[in-house]
Amino acid sequence: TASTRTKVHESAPPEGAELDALVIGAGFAGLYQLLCLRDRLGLSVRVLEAGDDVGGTWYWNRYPGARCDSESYYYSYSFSEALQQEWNWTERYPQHGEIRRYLGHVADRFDLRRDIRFNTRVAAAEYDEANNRWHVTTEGGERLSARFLITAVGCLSAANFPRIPGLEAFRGRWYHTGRWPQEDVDFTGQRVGLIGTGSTGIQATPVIAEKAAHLTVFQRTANYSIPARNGPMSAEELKAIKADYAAIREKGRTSINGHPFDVSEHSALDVTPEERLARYEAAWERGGLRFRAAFRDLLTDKAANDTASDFIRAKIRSIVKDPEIAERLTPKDHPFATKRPPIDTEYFETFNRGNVTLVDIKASPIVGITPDGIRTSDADYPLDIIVFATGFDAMTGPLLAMDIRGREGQRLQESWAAGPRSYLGLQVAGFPNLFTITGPGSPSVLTNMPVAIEQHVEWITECIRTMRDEGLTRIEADPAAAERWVAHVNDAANATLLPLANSSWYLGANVPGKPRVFMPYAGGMANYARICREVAEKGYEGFRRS
Ligand code: N01
Repeated sequence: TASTRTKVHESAPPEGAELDALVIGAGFAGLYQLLCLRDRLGLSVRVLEAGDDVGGTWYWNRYPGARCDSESYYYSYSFSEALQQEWNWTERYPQHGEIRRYLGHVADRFDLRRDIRFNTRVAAAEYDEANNRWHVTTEGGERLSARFLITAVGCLSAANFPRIPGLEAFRGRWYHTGRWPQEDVDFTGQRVGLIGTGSTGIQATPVIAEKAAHLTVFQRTANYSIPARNGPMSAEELKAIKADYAAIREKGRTSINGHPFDVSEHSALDVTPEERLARYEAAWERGGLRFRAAFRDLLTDKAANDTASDFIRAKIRSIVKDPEIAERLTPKDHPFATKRPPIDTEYFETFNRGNVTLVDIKASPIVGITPDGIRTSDADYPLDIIVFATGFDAMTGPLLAMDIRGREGQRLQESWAAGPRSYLGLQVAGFPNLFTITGPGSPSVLTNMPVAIEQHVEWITECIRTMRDEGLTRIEADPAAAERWVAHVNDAANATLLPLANSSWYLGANVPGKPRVFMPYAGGMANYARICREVAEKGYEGFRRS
């Protein structure tokens, strides 16, 4: 069948036969990849984007309370000094609309829009071995082709909709947070049910509770959360940051997870109980993901982690007035930060409000949705609006949503049936000239994403430049190198406490039937970037080039 398909392409060359590269997605990754290949290498490139504007994650995630939990000044591109000097962030953590404005500014400033085709979702991509080109088919039925295919589809962009019977007959409105409508949803006076207490549910809960007549939160797994301590960015802070950008970026790039701050050199077990408490209190007051850096071993030593987990549990019990509700909100089945830790603005405080109810659906599971609301095993909850904050089919979901076929018609869905297998998270054996930005097997979601994205985009750009200089046209991961990398990714995860959270999306555990494989590379961002650099320096060791 592969040869039949090849013949079809030969007899009818698809549109864009002249393209060097196709990029899928116009978020942080796709925009920068376009800029690098077009403006630095002079290639002809087209970006295909499902939405009607740039923004990626931030195009789709417009739910109430959506803001980034990396701080604005470093959740941004570092490649242009002019850009980072001219853009003014207004808050410590940027709101979704502010990030969209920023990416819109980047698209305009670097004249990127003319090479982006919006409202174009890719359905399939097939490697044509005879011509060494990728043929891409969109959902609208258009066909395009290019030598290189680069996915910039994000890690958290395929919405996870639980299959709860009865939704189609629900008389109210319902939304998934990752597919939020462009216009605001008015919760005023409404009875709202929210399912899910990950980062998203924890951000949305306090904001919805302010407006709704009543909010019912359906919690399956209680979660740790650290106060964000958001606030406006002052002119002085902004000035100091801009003056120090070179050092900030360098620190981000050389850190374990792309955040420009130091991790303590102390073990949580080396200090006295009083000092430990004082450090945790200071980190709690300061707020944000930096809490994890209070001690160096929170993610590697269970006893050390217990001290942080206990500290947060005590905080929850002190904030939530009703001891029974506090108990339900207290996480007990996984260590702190082994699931991606949320940060919040008054999340636990919200359960002290009179118009908020917490339902433990582990104790009494949701059995269905009725025309009037949600039914659990022991009660009916009448609702006007249901919000699914149920997360994503992470990392592999956006890639496997497309029918990607490599050599001899080999399907990515089959190659990854038992979990993702890649070399460096950048390429899949059997799929030449396909690059996966922040793909499974790379640090991606364990880092401040723009750092991981810039590193991948720049590596791919240099790889293609080198091939051009050497007169090569094909690059493909060596299967043995990919197998070694998969083993290394497993080892890196097992050297941490991360696999202990057996309901985490890092492991695919949130999607029924998904293979349980720890997907991101936990060996650290700086270490990973060094490995990628060395691979390139050794003539792209582990890749076959021709
Ligand atoms: O998704 P999640 P998210 N029935 O998977 C529950 C990033 N992010 O959208 O834990 C009932 O974390 C599920 O329960 P359980 C960040 O990396 C960043 O919140 O599986 N409940 C869980 O409580 C984050 O980690 C930012 O038992 C069901 C929740 O839904 C990632 O995105 C903001 C269910 C899903 O939590 C994903 O976060 C937001 C079912 N069938 C997100 N299925 C910032 O930058 C799932 N759940 C701030």
